[in-house]
Amino acid sequence: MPHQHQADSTFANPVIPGFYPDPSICRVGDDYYLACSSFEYFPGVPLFHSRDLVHWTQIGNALDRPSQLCLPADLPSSAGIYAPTLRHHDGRFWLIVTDVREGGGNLIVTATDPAGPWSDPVRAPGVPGIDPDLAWDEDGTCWCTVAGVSQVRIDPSTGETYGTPHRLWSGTPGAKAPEAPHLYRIGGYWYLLMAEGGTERGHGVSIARGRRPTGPFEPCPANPILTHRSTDHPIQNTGHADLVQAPDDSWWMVLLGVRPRGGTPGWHVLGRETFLAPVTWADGWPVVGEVPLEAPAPGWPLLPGPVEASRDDFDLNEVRPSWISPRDRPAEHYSTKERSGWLTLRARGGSLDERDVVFAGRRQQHLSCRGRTLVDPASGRGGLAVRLDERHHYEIEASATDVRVIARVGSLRTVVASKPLPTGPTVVLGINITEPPAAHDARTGPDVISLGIGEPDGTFTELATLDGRYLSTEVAGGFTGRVIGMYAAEGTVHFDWFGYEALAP
Ligand code: 6LW
Repeated sequence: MPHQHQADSTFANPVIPGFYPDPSICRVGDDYYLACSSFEYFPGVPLFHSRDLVHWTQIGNALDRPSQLCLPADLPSSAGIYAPTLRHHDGRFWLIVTDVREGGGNLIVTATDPAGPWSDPVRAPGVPGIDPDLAWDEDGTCWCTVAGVSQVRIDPSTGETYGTPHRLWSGTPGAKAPEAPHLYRIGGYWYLLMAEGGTERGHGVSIARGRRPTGPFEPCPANPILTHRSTDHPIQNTGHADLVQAPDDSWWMVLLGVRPRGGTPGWHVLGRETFLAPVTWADGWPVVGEVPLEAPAPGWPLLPGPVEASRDDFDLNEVRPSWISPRDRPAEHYSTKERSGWLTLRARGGSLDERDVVFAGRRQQHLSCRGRTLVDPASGRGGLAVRLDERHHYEIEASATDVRVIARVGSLRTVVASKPLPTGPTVVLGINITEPPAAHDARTGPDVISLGIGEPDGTFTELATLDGRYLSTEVAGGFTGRVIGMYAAEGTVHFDWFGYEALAP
């Protein structure tokens, strides 16, 4: 177990599993804070705290009320909130992020406590691109650097920009998508870190340095300083990184990566996750160490069975910060007060095929896991789903009369199985996700997803087992990962509890 401040080589990656991409990190004293992208989900920009860079706890979301984030019902999946930068300057936390949609643009929020409240946003229409970074010069001048890579002077308290944006270093010639820039003053240099090669298998991290924050920048001769492209490393698409120095002066990088599984070409289903790697310095350049495997940490039980369990009984008025919903979460449709101790979902559109579906879920964070919920469908129709987006989801749905398994893959939608509602007004719906045993068939999928009914004696009656590849980013496209949760497709549906258990690999 790493001791405080210093992650040693035995830590388990990803340090934040599940769809938590584009990590940005800062340290204040002994505390580290980290922010991620959230795309079409509300609340936006999950925020985490850690004291050792390895164990992270979600402390809130930077955009957690409609006055800060009001995503329209027709927002496409994988649009919305992209790539924040989190910094601490002058006694405050500053977070700048892009809202990718028509009329969106960059916005800045501040807080004295990163757990919130965060301010209402200030818009920065003069910022010339996505993936904005904020860096302050010695004299207090603030520079905003964006994908491309270009830069403009900004007053982050008003969002006003000054002068014409100027081009900085654009990465390795021929590499696509120079993006995710972060600018740091380290020693006598300004370092410009960025991602290039695209966020798919070609992703990587490169760096340049100069004497001034505005350049000129000289590229590191060892670029890319991190990439897993064309390797057989189990963590792929490594890129979009940020640097942090620990109190003991050691340096660390947080980055996104994916864990493709199955045969060729490999499918990743949890989205882009947050990983940690050690950094050393040589000749004034950072050298990124091995991104350790997700090898079980000491103490991780290797026997099958739950390794991490969480259960929500909906007994509090507030839901945990890790619960997310597509686009918005209005109180008329999501309530823990209507029926005490239950989550009540009131349908507004229709099924999970609709962009305004009423759905509350949490990220699938483990390759093998299971979800359960106890539902009362007497006055509606709804259930438990694994969702990648509106066009890619599997669900088990209960009504007053029956239980059905539905699969939506691209433009195909099928009722895979159905049976009469078992006796009783309530039913436990379940989803089991497991990695298939190692096979020599190159076409084996990443995992299998079983949907069924939890019986009163604790056993599970499977209604259908489906190939997980169709709920992967390689099939669906986009930037997000799977979310498991409850939804209402018709009327009012009550959920007494929701449980999630990670299973040992
Ligand atoms: C983000 C870009 C990227 O804006 O993916 O991996 C985009 N990098 O930097 C969406 O997260």
